[in-house]
Amino acid sequence: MTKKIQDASVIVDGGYQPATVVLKKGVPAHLSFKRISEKGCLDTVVLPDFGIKEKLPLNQEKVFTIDTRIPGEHQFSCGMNMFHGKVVIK
Ligand SMILES: [Cu+2]
Repeated sequence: MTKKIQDASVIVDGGYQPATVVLKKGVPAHLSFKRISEKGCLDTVVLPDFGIKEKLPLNQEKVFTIDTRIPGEHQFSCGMNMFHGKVVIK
């Protein structure tokens, strides 16, 4: 039996679009961030609940594998904790 993978993507353009990503619990997920502007200080994304702190190259998709076993709201932010979004797992 193969497990499906769910995909979600966020555009980073002076903020996060969308700022809320909903994922289904227990289904492996790929979450991508694509930064398309130099606005703000969004060149780093931090997802503390998943141990992720990574640079976002301009105009390139950066894909993270998200552990969806833990339901709830998981915040993400820019490197300076000024811009925010969240991953909701349910
Ligand atoms: Cu910032």
